[in-house]
Amino acid sequence: KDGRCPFITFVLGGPGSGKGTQCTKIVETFGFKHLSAGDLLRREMVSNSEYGSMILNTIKEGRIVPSEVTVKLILREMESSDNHKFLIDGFPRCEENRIAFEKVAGAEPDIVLFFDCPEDEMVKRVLSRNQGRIDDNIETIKKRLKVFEALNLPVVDYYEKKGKVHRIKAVGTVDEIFEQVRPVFKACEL
Ligand code: UP5
Ligand code: MG
Repeated sequence: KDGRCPFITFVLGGPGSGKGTQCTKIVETFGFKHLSAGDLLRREMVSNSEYGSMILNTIKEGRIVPSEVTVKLILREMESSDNHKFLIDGFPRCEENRIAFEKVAGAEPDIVLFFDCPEDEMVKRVLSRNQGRIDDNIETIKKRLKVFEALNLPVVDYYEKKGKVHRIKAVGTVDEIFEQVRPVFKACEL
């Protein structure tokens, strides 16, 4: 811990919109700590956790793991980090997640990055990823897209009204997209 006030960025966008890819570039360029909620849940799933089978079944169905589990994993990582700048990738996925985080962490995000990507492009990317994720099949992807639209977009709207959302057109090459991301962090260099 460096004792400084945390700077929290929520990184949102549909499945395959490029959240993880762009977070890697933000880490390299601006020195953030990257916390992917999906990665934390997948790690918990294979770690003999009491929640293992619940997480597996939830991810396979493209549904949302209960907030108490995800929030605990995220806060544990934040508290054990010596960084104060965080990218929280793929969370909050619904209003219930958002409210639980804000209550338990006692903080709101400083900014929200939203990767806005057409559905057909997201489907194409996820299907060609080939990393053995149990949710990267067309049946689960359709469910993930539905859950994203119904439950995650309201979170984006909520922060939009608070003036916190930076909307990125997430089409083009990884580098082209990063050129839209860069000024967001340049403007608030910490
Ligand atoms: N790629 C990236 N950028 C590209 C570009 N510009 N052009 C061409 N290709 C590009 O990218 C996806 C693929 O596209 C990669 O192969 C990449 O090389 C390529 P990636 O950066 O991985 O996109 P990302 O948005 O991170 O996609 P991901 O599939 O990880 O998003 P999801 O939001 O679906 O997945 P996540 O891991 O966050 O969550 C998975 C599941 O966990 C959820 O469905 C849910 O069941 C559960 N979950 C919770 O319950 N709660 C949480 O809080 C979080 C997750
Ligand atoms: Mg990801």
